[in-house]
Amino acid sequence: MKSLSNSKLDATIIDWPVHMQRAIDLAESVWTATPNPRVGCVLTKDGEVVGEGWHSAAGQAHAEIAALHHAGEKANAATAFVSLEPCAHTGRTGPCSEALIHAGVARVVIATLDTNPQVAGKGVLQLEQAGIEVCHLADFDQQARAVNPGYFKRLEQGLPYVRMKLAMSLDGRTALANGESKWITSAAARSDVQRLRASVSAVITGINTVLTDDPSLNVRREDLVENSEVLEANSGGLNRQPLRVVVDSQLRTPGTARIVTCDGEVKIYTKDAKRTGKNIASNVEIVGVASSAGGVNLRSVLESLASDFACNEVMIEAGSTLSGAFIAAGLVDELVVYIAPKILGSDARPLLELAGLQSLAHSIEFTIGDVRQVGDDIRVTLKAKRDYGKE
Ligand code: AOF
Ligand code: ZN
Repeated sequence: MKSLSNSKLDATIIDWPVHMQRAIDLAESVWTATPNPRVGCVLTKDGEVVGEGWHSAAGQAHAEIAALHHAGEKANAATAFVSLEPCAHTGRTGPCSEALIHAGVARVVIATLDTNPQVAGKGVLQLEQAGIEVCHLADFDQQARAVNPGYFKRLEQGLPYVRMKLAMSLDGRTALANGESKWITSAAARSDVQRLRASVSAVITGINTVLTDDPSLNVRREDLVENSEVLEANSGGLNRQPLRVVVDSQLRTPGTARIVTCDGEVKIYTKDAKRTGKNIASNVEIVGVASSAGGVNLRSVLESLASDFACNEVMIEAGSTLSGAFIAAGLVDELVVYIAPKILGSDARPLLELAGLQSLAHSIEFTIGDVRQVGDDIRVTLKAKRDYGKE
């Protein structure tokens, strides 16, 4: 496989980055592929786009198959731009490498290799063995991996990508001293959270939040922005509910809790491994993991979500104690913080229970990825600094 950088492309293939960017954009528009990666594919012939496709949900056509279908006969002698190495195995669907070969494509350009051991290089090999030229556009590698942070992290580190949603006042408070918290942020911010929920494999919360707020933590279709492109990209799975996960060391989740009674699977993580099994309701499974400091070991929860339930990206929507504990344990990759332009004062409750920091040198640092206004609020997306969690 030839690896090319954008600055080295000759005049005949100068438009390749445009097509690869489109393939990546298509992949990015997908929320619901879990546990599969988000993948986009563009087919071109004589400089013109003849087909586009994306993988919208597990069990449905892979991106290449959708693009081949779209292109029909025009796929013959076309160039395929794929955001991920085509698969070479039969899983829920057949191998894309074979479909590309049968369709007679002349060339396949990929942005990154697939680390799934069933694929990992085999897709490229099969295509090459069939006489198809395969090129890697190296400058897109990082961007293509960033579209699937959880998919790659799960396969490479045995952990999901952990996003934490936080909502606070301008002065970093989440509720009045009496617990009143509905609502700090605006409706627009809350429907933005719906979008995040729709795109993750699991939403994690703690028993205290279940007992005090009784949230459903589900995706409510009517709350999602009815954007036709989003609906089309995710047609295979917008009715999907993320797995709801409760960290509940003493199994106090009531069978009447909304998280249990609304649609979708629930996993309750407890510190007693012997309690593993079905409980409370048919959609609820108890999972016992190691304990630490008297509670559930949070790293074990994440390891189990990755290995037992193939979770790629997870979102923590919890109270200040569990959120603080995840941060203190060095397990968080990304924060999405909604900041409401109001002041609740110093009697109000803090964002995180995270005591014991004695010096600024020990502060937990993030880098800002994105800042934007959502409704009346500000949304800041931050990435954990690389050395976080490695001490
Ligand atoms: C591709 N194109 O659009 C996707 C790929 O069980 P299956 O058939 O859905 O296969 C899932 C695996 O296929 C997944 O783990 C990953 O290795 C690959 N995903 N490959 O060529 C796609 N979604
Ligand atoms: Zn495939």
